[in-house]
Amino acid sequence: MDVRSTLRKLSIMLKTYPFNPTWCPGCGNFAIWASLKQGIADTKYPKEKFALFYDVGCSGDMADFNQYYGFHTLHGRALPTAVGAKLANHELKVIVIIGDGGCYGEGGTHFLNLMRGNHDVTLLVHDNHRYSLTTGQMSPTTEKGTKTKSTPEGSIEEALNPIAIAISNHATFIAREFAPDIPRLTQRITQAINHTGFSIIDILQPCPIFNPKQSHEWYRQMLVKLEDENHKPNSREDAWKQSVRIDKLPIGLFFQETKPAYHEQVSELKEGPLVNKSIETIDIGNLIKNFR
Ligand SMILES: Cc1ncc(C[n+]2csc(CCOP(=O)(O)OP(=O)(O)O)c2C)c(N)n1
Ligand code: SF4
Repeated sequence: MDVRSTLRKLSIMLKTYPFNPTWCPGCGNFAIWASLKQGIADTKYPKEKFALFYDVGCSGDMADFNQYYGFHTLHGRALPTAVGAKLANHELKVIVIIGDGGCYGEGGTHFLNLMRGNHDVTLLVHDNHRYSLTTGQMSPTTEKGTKTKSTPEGSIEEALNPIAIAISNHATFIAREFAPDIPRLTQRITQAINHTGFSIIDILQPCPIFNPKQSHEWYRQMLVKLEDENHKPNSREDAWKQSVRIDKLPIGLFFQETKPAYHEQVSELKEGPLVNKSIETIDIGNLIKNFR
């Protein structure tokens, strides 16, 4: 048993579980955590209706501090695990907590395919533009030319634009928000959970330790609210124009449309969730014979 599991076991025995957050002072994860809890409460659904899937990262460490049903998955694999749970019990509200590295790097193909399927999962991407848990290597959203531990001469690749990708790849709810604006992020999280189908909020998350340049002050100078730009979230074309801006960083709801979610189109799920079905009469013997 490793140190972490021993500590967890001890804290359960001493009734001090869940742990208090271990994030650094000034980390944007505190604000996302607060917004998530309030955003879930504001949906008015009972707590047990939620299942949270955590990726590996500073973001995913939230698994230790939360009191919802949850699954701390492998790095980059929170997305398919969440989809599996949703298809097994489509009455659950499924949320993924993931970093930009896990979502757009290791989990990149899952990210693309969840959107295509309009899987009814809410992605909260803690986008700090670094692989922070492993001490600040460049991630897919790191600005070109940035010096990090893994790019001492400056990163060579262009930064990936997750909002533009989502707009062009059939996502049905696409938003970007700034972590420290808790009231605004809370409302957006409630709205995303209530959306039927795939929803993503790319959350700009300050990481003062490994990304001091993109500080609170830097963001405050760069951000504009989409609603102040007269943006209406019903046109992919308009959303695209906002997503590729370089003069400013727009936050808000870029695009939303109503479309059937994946689970709503699977005939086997029409009679109710798979988890409610009896498996007594199911015999997979013949299927297994084919693999012998
Ligand atoms: C497949 C795999 N690759 C790499 C790692 C090592 N690893 C663990 S956490 C992490 C960084 C996570 O960065 P990110 O997803 O951006 O989350 P953050 O820590 O910034 O919240 C890495 C590279 C791993 N555990 N598994
Ligand atoms: S390293 Fe960065 S992301 Fe991780 S806890 Fe510290 S401030 Fe937050």
